[in-house]
Amino acid sequence: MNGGLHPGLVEDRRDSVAVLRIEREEALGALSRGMVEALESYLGGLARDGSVRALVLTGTGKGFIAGADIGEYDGVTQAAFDDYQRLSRRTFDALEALPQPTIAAVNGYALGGGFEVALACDLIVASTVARFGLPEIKLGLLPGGGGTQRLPRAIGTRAAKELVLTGRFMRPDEAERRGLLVAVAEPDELMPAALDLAERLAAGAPLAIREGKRLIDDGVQASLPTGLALEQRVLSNLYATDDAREGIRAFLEKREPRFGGR
Ligand code: CO8
Repeated sequence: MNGGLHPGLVEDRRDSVAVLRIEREEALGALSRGMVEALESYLGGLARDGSVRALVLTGTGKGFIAGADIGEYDGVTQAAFDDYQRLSRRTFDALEALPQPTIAAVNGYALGGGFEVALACDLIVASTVARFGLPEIKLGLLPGGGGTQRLPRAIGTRAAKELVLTGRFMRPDEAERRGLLVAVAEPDELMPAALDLAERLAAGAPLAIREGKRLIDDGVQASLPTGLALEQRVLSNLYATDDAREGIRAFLEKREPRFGGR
């Protein structure tokens, strides 16, 4: 698959790394309902595609994703609004649950649903000009794509409340200090940094990476004893895989491992 998936969504494959770019510069990457539907269906296909081992999500120009398209909220029925929220919940959950590791390369405004997309990714790298925020409160609303739930789990309840209740934008140095980012890069260094990270992840053991992200996501929702038991079970299952045999053998033979994802 290569090229335009839907107006505003463009995919580019670089070996085993997929780069999905939001291209709606005139609206700072705001997501129309059609774009969210296309994203949901794209993620469904990617989850079944063993040839893709990492996903980078990025935007264009000044916008990563400036949230949901606010124009589409105006005057819709309650049922249509609720249906839209369910769609965004499903889509962001699917992004979080993707077997492959995901990186948000935040080039500009990551607001509302855009910040929520980044929060549903495993890792975030940001440009020095990026801005993060959940400004829904300024519309008399609240985040509906996981912002009030994923943000406090990531940065703590009080810091999240301040951001959600004021709608203030956060600069990348603050986001980094709060532990949200793996790196901050100059604008023209953002994609090289994100691709370098993606390539390193793509070269890793796919089963261990898939299980590792799931283990951490499931473990933080569970009690410590439950999480620790889960960890032992997952590790035991991984030990039985060809990848683990290959990894151990490659180390002993002093060569690079070749992981087949089995
Ligand atoms: N929706 C629709 N259009 C938008 C959006 C948006 N979210 N954000 C920006 N645009 C448009 C502007 O209307 C403008 O269009 P035009 O040129 O036709 O007037 C164009 O993008 C450029 O924007 P500005 O002229 O405003 O650019 P500035 O540099 O002056 O300001 C800001 C940039 C500060 C980012 C400003 O555009 C802004 O505040 N945007 C709104 C951000 C926002 O409130 N986002 C949250 C939306 S609600 C949401 O995301 C709910 C999530 C629930 C989950 C749903 C998942 C799909």
